[in-house]
Order: sequence, then structure tokens, then C-alpha cells
Amino acid sequence: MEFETILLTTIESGIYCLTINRPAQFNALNAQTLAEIHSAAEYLKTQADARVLLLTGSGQKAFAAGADIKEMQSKTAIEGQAFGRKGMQAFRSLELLPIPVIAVVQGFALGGGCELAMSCDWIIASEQAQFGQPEVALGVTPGFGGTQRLSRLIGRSKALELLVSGRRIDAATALAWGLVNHVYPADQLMNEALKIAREIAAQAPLAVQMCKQLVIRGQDLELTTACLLEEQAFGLSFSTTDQKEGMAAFVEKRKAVFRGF
Ligand code: CO8
Repeated sequence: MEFETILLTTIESGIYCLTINRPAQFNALNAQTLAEIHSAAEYLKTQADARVLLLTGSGQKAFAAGADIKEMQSKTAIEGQAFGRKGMQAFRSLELLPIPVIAVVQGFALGGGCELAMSCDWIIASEQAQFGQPEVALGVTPGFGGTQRLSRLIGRSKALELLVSGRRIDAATALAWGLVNHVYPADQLMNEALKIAREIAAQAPLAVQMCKQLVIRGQDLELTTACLLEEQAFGLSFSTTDQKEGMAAFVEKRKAVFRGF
């Protein structure tokens, strides 16, 4: 697919990469970028070969330095809300992608950039990465899910500390607070992303997708119903060829070859 403000590429079989590509603006997210992220997510939903998505920013300075302030500056309340809705839709479509999505954060992930990273399934970061929700310094609240995803990820008190002070945290703090899963030297970040992407791509695709759906959808449910969903998914997985292959390979002491059905 052709885009102007993002790149969507296949790194190798099953491993896709979405790059926010406005390096001169520190990958600030304008309306076009949000629409393109949404389109890319909708497109990926239809790609049967897709196993995992890496999401990153172009250049070394920024993953994304937030929503585009210059574009937002003159918006009215109703236009601001519409812009917020666009971001919410784009990020939710990423979050609900059947395949795992990993944010690869090499620099600033601020405001909408931090919200974009948090809509991925987990975040890995370089030692230079910085995270924050500086919206209060601009006279606005976060608008792409930041108050909700941040507090769910790191808890109410740490989330509020960041949200109301606008302060930034470095990668080591983000790791200690549970916002990111791993921190690597900048020159190793993409290699490490690829390593985990390959590990995921080698697993049984439907089982991977069901795990993701169970976690994401289960979070909105009470435990009994959520566990029932898992029970049903577990049963359903026994109807797949890959279950037969996975268990036969274990018994026969060989590597499984999964086919995705
Ligand atoms: N929007 C537009 N342009 C940006 C943004 C941004 N968010 N961030 C950086 N840029 C641009 C700068 O304007 C500059 O461009 P130019 O050279 O043309 O002036 C270029 O990127 C480089 O930036 P700096 O010169 O400022 O680089 P520094 O290294 O000095 O600083 C920072 C880097 C710290 C990242 C700094 O640029 C900064 O503070 N940026 C803004 C960070 C921020 O406040 N982000 C939150 C934005 S609001 C938001 O995301 C809300 C999301 C929900 C919206 C819902 C709508 C209702």
C-alpha cells in the first residue's frame, strides 16, 4: 500500500513494520498520519501472512513527539474532539489487530506518541528513549487514550504524576515502572525487535492470535466470563491442524512446522 506519512513494509516473511515517517517534525502525528495508521491497520487485518507488526518512528530522535501541535493550534472544541476521535479510532484498530504489535521506541514518545506506543501490545525502547504526557503544558488533556492506557499500565499514582506534571521519564524509569518491557542500546534495538518478532512468527499463528484476543478482550470482562472465553478458545484450538502438528512434533522430538490453520 502507498502512504505519504507512514511506511508499511515487510521485513521478512510474516514480519511487517509500520514506520511513522515525518522525521523533520519528529514524527508528529497529523490528521493524515492518523488516517494512514488506521488504513494500515485495516489492511493488515486482511493479510493472512501477517504474524507480527513492529511499529517505530523514522530517524533516531523520535518515535513520535505527539500530535501535530501546529495542526491542532487553531482548532475549535468540536474540531479538537473530532481530531481526538480520529486518533482514538486509529489506535484502537491497532490495539485490536489480531497479530501482536510491538512498539520499537528509539527516542521521544511524548503525548500522542506515548499514547501510540501504549496502544501496541508492548514496548521495547532504546536507552535514549523518553516518555511523557506533556499535554497539560499546552492547555489540553491527552486525547488519544493516554489517561486510560497509562493508568492501566503503570497504575493510578504513577500515571497521575506524569499526567499532571507533564514531566518526562527516561527509558530506565519507564522500565522500572513497567511501561516498557526491555531497554537496549540504540544500535541493538531493531535487532532485538526482530529476534522477538521471529520467535513469535515461528509459533502457531492461530494460537498466537487467540492469546492476544483473550488478553485484550478479557481485560474488559469479569473473571468468570473471561475464563470461559479462554476455555472455549482452548477447546477450539484442538480443531486446528497446527495443534495436531505441534503436539506430534513434541512427541516425535522434532521442530513443528505450522501452517496457520
Ligand atoms: N507537533 C508538531 N511539530 C513538532 C512536534 C509536535 N508535537 N514536536 C516536535 N515538532 C517539530 C518542531 O516544531 C521542530 O520543527 P521546526 O524545526 O520546523 O521548528 C522539529 O519537530 C524539531 O523539534 P525541536 O526543534 O523542538 O527539537 P528539540 O530537540 O529541541 O525538542 C522535543 C524535542 C522535546 C520533542 C520538542 O520538540 C517538544 O517538546 N515537542 C512537543 C512535545 C509535546 O508537547 N507533545 C504533545 C503534543 S499534544 C498531544 O500529543 C495530544 C495528543 C492528543 C490530541 C487529541 C486532540 C484533541
